[in-house]
Formats: sequence, structure tokens, C-alpha cells
Amino acid sequence: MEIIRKTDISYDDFINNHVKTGIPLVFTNATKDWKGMKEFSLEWFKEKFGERVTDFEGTKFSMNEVIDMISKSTPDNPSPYPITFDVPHQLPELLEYIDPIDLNYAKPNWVDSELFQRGHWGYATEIFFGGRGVKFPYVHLDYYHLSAWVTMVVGQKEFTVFPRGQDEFLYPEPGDNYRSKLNIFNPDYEKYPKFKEATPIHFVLNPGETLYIPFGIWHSAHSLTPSISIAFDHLSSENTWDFIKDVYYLKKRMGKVKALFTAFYALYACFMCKIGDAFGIKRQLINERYNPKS
Ligand SMILES: O=C(O)CCC(=O)C(=O)O
Ligand SMILES: [Fe+2]
Repeated sequence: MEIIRKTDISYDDFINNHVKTGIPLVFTNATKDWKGMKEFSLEWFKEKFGERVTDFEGTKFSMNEVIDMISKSTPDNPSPYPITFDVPHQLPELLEYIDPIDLNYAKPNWVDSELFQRGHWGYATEIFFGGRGVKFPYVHLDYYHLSAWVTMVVGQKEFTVFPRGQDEFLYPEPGDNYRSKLNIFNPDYEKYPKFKEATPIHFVLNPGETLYIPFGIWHSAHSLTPSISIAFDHLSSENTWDFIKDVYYLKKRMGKVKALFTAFYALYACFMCKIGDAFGIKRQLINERYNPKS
């Protein structure tokens, strides 16, 4: 199976053939209005943000250090991954270069609503830095059944996605249903025989291309070169119920009462967003809220 790639696709085609059906898509040119696409390079990020610091598993790294590490990474000696920065909070000046962040397709997106700022839903707009040979540590579903958008801005990553409905071939971890026990790069078919029936789709994402990963799609990635990509999450009516179920399931660790309360809040927030959409109420995008220039 091959990934579907589309150029200049209409919004209706996207909604009807990808959002409603849960079929992943690569947009080849949705970033055509991002002014950064003509400028982005490892050097550009060093020049603009070299001294900004982020945390990776308790250790602080500056952007200069991160870029040096990913430049030296090899498959035998890969750099730490995933090293990320939270764009609106740590690199707000980047927002004007990646505008419109929703690419005019990821809309409506309820995580932009003020109502969701209060929750701890795990959504984010992040920039990922990876070196040659780094791998996302496991095949997974994104928490909260949020859909994901990944745009390559520098270098190349190979992604693997599985069509919907292949959960039983992927052996979810008993304690963490969002993570597969398999090493898809070197699968143990004796232990995991059903994986033979899975139909992974492998493809390379190039600079300027955007991958839409609908909620409920198992996926993973590894970097073929030093790479930089930007990812954000997406919530709308299609994933509302799965989202609310996940809120309850994931918050249960804090106790059932708190989980129920949080799930009700999530339901209320989704309901208000749905009404807002019906009345055409415009939501402020993160670009507008955090961009220091706007
Ligand atoms: O770009 C990648 O390595 C994949 C990231 C991803 O799937 C995630 O953060 O959930
Ligand atoms: Fe993911």
C-alpha cells in the first residue's frame, strides 16, 4: 500500500476523503504560504534561536547544542530523541514563519479554544529535532485520540502508518493501550505472529510536505537526515467521543471522581465548541494569541 499524496486539494476533498474516513494523507504543498519555508535550515535555527534552552529527560540543551548533536548523529550512535521545543511558549517568534499554522485545512480545531487552555489534555504545538538514525521509541497511537499534523521543515523522515482497524496485529501493551510491544524495525514474528497480517505503509516526508495522521492510526517515524519538523494536534467533532473516553481513561490514575469531573468538563468544552462552529464564531489561532508581532 502507498501513502496518498495530494497537491492543491480542496477543503471538501480533505474532510470527506480523509477526516471522515480516517485515511492518512500527505499534502505536498500546504505550506506554500509559510514564509519560513524559503529560509529554514539548520543554520537559520541556530542564528535565530541558538541560545534558547529546552529540557530532554531532565537535561537542559540549547538550540545550538541540539543542532550540533543532530548534525553528528549516526544510526550507530544516534542523538537523543525526541528533543522538542514548545513553539508558542519557547519559540513564539517562529509563529510568523509558519503562518497559517492550520494550513487552512486543520479547521475547525477545538484545541485552539480558550476552553481547552485550562485542561491538561496533552496537546501541543511542538518542533522536533532529530539526527540521522534516530527513531521514535515505539509504534503508538497519540494520546486522547487527537489527530496529528506533522510538517517537515528541514531534512527527511521516514514514517510508518497502519490503516485503521489493525489494533490486534499490533499488540498494544497491556498497561498502556497506546503503545505497541513490537519493534517494527526488527519484528519478532514468533512472539507476535499476527503482525504478519498488518499492512504498514512506509514513506518519506520531505521539506514542505505535511502528513495528516487521523486519530486512531498507529504510527512511528525515524529520521533519515538531520531533521526538523513541526507537529500539532487536532480535535473536532469527528474525534469528540474517543477524546472524552480517553480523558476519562487517562485521568483515572488521579482517581475516579476527578476523572469523571474532567471528562464532564471535556464534554462541556466540546459542546461549546460545536455550538461555536454552528454559529460561525471565529476562534483565535495560536499564531494570533502568542505571536509577539501580532
Ligand atoms: O516525528 C516523529 O518522530 C513522530 C512524532 C509522534 O508521532 C508523536 O510525537 O506523537
Ligand atoms: Fe504520534
